[in-house]
Amino acid sequence: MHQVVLGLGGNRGDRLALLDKASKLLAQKMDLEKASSIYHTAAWGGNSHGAYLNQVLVLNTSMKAEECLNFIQQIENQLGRKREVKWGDRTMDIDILYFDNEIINTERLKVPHPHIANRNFVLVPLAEVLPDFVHPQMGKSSMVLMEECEDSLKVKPLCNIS
Ligand code: A4P
Ligand code: MG
Repeated sequence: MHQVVLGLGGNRGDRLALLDKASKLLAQKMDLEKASSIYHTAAWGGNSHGAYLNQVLVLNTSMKAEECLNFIQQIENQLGRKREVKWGDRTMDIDILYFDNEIINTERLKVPHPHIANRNFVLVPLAEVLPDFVHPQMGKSSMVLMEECEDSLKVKPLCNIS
């Protein structure tokens, strides 16, 4: 079995219902081990506008990394994802953050996800579910990466939004 860590996010449509749907679809073929809280996050990067909801899931699977990528892309499509502009608005984006301790660098797949260390919307939920997991290239835990991250975008647990 492999441990796969996924980052989910969306800023279009019924964001909460879409995250719930994505978890259910993932759990049809993978074992869901842990789910972070859901976080309300300001849009990161220039091309999207509305605020996002983000969540990190830890799953176990016998699929290989490329098969996981095919599976998550099927789910993104099923949930209405249209690929228009890079970093643009989307109903559902699912990224593979980690796949065991593997380092993968192919045309289609880069693991660990290249932007983990500069994004609070990834690091805050990641540090909640896997605080001690060590990034296989950077040699630092999620907690340390989160503390060192210079991203100033706000990330708040959904239950604390007033
Ligand atoms: N790909 C390579 N490595 C991976 C990986 N580890 N996981 C390839 C998933 N896919 C990977 O992705 C483009 C291609 O990346 C895929 O075909 C796959 O072969 P995409 O999802 O089609 O395009 P994208 O989402 O526009 O690009 P990307 O790089 O995934 O964007 P990001 O980096 O995910 O940024 N702000 C907030 N607050 N919250 C967000 O969730 N998300 C983005 C998207 C921007 N701003 C955000 C958020
Ligand atoms: Mg993506």
